[in-house]
Amino acid sequence: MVVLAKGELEQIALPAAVQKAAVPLADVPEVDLAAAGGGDVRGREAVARAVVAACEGHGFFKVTGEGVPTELLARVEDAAAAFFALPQLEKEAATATAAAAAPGSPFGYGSKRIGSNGDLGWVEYLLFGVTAAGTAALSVPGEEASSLPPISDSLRDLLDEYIVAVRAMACEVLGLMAEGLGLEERDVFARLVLDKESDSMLRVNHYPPRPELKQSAAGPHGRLTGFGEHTDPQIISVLRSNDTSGLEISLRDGSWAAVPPDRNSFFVNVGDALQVLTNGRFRSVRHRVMVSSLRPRVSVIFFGGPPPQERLAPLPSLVEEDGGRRRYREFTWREYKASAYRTKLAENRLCHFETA
Ligand code: GA4
Repeated sequence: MVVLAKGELEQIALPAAVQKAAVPLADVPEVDLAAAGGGDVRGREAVARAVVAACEGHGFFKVTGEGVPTELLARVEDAAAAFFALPQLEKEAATATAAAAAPGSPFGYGSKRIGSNGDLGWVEYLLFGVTAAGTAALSVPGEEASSLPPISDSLRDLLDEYIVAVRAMACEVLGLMAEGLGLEERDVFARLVLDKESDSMLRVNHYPPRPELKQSAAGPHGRLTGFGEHTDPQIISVLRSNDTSGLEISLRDGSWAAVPPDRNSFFVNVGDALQVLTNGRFRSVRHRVMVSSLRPRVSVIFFGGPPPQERLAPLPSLVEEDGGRRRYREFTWREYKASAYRTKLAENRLCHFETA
């Protein structure tokens, strides 16, 4: 069981204590995928333009009309809630495979400790690699497949079903991004996530209700950091949550905006790798989760990543449109990920790859 050392709870609470409560984000851009899929060319072009505008703006938007069965989502949510309600030792034992236990492996069940560089949050989670077939695994592609985390069969089967649906949706959105940017190669982004070696992941986060805290520990608003501010290293992240608030995004002026929860929509984040591929035209959105609610928050996030050996660099046509200025040097995803995993959550990871 993870026991917090003296003072660690205060660390989780502290950042919130110095921050004002975020104002609700009034203009979450919304993209209706149903309007892109009906064979109406003009309608599709309009949706593609809206996707590009959202990626250039907040780097964040809401997706509706995507056709993922609502019933599947409700079942995933219930099964995840049931898993996190298990006794601590059972949760730990459930994902204790050799691959997940290997030094440095981020996979498996975790509680309060995020990554391996000292970040703490009021959260517990399950983190899986995604296999080519779209199943949840506790090792990365290319390494010994330990596809069978002995977590509850029903949760595992549901997550497998969910991954296939959410990955297809992520690729549809990536296709719209390429179309909206006027790129000739329409699958330039989606193929990276569909590749059989793709380094995609699935994360299920459970933010327990905030504990009773002394005002001094939780700050004037009683808010704890659930998941500290960060950008996602991958290409795209697709998040679904129950209707508990907590997600906040950083706006261009550096202020934080609270995203009103919507259990009937997906939320899409641009990741660092997509910022690079678009030569900085799309913005990898800085976000965090704050916990102030007495209700638990459950979220499921698919991270679409490229294959480890994939070389990433700004696309030539976008460099040209930018007056020939190439903002990032070329690197492999393996290189970027290794660098990212050495950082603390809040660090800027892209700056090491910027050109002078
Ligand atoms: C953020 C996005 C994904 O949740 C994640 C996270 C990873 C982890 O939890 O192990 C990282 C974080 C994330 C970015 C920087 C490093 C790695 C924690 C951390 C401090 C699974 C990912 O790929 O990058």
